[in-house]
Amino acid sequence: GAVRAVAAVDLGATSGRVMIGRVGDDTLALEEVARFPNGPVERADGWHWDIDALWGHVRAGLAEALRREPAIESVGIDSWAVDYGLLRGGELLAEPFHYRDARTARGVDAVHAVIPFEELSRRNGLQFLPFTTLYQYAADPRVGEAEVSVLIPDLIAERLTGRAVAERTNASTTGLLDVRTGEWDSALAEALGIPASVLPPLVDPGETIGETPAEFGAIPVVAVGSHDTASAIVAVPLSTPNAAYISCGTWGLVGLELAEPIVTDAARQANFTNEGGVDGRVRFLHNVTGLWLLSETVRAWEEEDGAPIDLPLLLASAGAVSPPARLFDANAPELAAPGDMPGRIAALIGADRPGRAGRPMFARIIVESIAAAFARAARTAGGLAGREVDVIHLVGGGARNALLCQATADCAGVSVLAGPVEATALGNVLVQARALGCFGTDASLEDLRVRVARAFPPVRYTPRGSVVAEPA
Ligand code: LRH
Repeated sequence: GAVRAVAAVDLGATSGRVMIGRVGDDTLALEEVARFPNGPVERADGWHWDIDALWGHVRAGLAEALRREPAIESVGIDSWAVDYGLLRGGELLAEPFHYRDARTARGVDAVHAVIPFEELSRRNGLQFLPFTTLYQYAADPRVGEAEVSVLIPDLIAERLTGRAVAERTNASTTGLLDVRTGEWDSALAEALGIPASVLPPLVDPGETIGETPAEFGAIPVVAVGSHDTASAIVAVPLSTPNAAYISCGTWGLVGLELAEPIVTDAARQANFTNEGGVDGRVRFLHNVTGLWLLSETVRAWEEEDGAPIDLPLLLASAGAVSPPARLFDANAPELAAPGDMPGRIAALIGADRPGRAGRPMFARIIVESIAAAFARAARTAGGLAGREVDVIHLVGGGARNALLCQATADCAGVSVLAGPVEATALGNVLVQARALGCFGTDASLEDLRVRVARAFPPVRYTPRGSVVAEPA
């Protein structure tokens, strides 16, 4: 059949992009049309997203995509999870908060005073993350003023189509979906003082949300796994029944794809989550702080120097130093907020802030600490699900980081298959292409993954059996 084209908008917490995806019998390809930085912006009342800037980049990117490829048939949008915009009369009531804003701590206390975490997790199946949307709502007095609350990708879709919906994979990260039924738990929302009326109708990946305005081609906006991690998992070329995955960008989402959720005391105590995947699959995973540690460190150094840092060069020199004696816990809560990352990490390992000469070693410690946390989480996932993890697929920007991939293989004692780097955009494209009928609408995720493996063969990192220090 002919090669068909769609547009994917993929907004990550540190960068966003607009891609043209081309799909045919023997074709699966991405063309990057726009790439722009993203990150927390500090305002008088805390950390936010610059939603106007993002919206501007999305509009410009879509216009450019359609200019380059007028045959684009649909658009799909994904982004990081949990964050939302409150709408009233079609207007945003406020600039969306960033999930790293400290106000969520108040929300946690308020929610747990009404419903203890243990009961919450039985209802929504989620791990504890202080920024899960329901905690954010509990700390946001404006929720009561809203007509509707939409998560970030749904907000972009609403701007494009005028229709407010809640795509189900991302809705699962709000903490307000019933893990058994996949429907809104309105009773839970109301018990927490969140009007159920602000929760929009749920849609599934593959459904059409609406149509873009004429200036953007008057084409369908198709729901994809709008949670970036859900789209990324679609494009993991899982190679064995016991394969684990790591979707590694700002975060490292480490886990397994399951048919049914695991809602047990053991899973709760290990802080594992059951997020909703495409086609009703379960994303059984744990959030590990990922490349955020490195990007915030590099940002601090760039500020120090008043000049940009060459990341590939830094990582190459980090690979050349001898292995570090001490690691730190990548998930330490004090590393979550934006700020002086080198200072905080130095404090954790009992060292001074590194001078310029110490930067390669410092970067090495960060990468190895992330790898150690990845390996531990993969092992725990297998243990909880009763599977012997025999290979780890690492997708996302982290797949470019050879040092990280090798260290993860070494720590885990199993091979790491790295790539694709743009798994999220690919998952977004594939779900749209399936909805268009490119593979027959009953194509399974396995069918889609065969195409990914063929077009983007992963790079294998074999464990070296070296001994790696555990965090203090
Ligand atoms: C990764 C991600 C992750 C969420 C976090 C808020 O981008 O979507 O899955 O936990 O951001």
